[in-house]
Amino acid sequence: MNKPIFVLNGPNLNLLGQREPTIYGTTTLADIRERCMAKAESLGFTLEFRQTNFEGELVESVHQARTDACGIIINPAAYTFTSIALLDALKTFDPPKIELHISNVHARESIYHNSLISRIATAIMIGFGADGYELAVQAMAGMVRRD
Ligand code: CA2
Repeated sequence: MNKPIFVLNGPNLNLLGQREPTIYGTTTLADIRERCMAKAESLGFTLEFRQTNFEGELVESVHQARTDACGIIINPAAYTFTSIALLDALKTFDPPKIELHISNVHARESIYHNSLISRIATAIMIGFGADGYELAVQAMAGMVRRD
């Protein structure tokens, strides 16, 4: 039995579906969580889904993943572009890690172009909207099986 896939979400993503629908869509994070759980189950995996507005809590989840997860899917939100602490934590996690963004960050303002996390991500899922989460779970299952 595989360890769970950790799906980690950073600041403000708790507001999904409530603000800025033209950029982030109308799906809520609770909906995304349900879809991820169902997709993981259909693939024979379990999944731990978390959101926090605090950088240190994201770092702590990555540390926990070192012993408790088979892979990490992470939407670090604004910490993508600022957090060397998160980058350093993710560097210590050897199994597959997918960086995910709902929007196509490269089509947006330049402050969203320079991801620190992409340097160490195994793969990147960008611009598929909320569907990107299920696609990432599917991709993660494949990577873990091949590992
Ligand atoms: O597209 C993504 O998934 C992002 O990671 C979202 C981040 C943004 O800083 C990244 O550049 C791209 C922002 C998340 C803010 O979430 C909101 C959700 C609803 C309403 C307002 C903000």
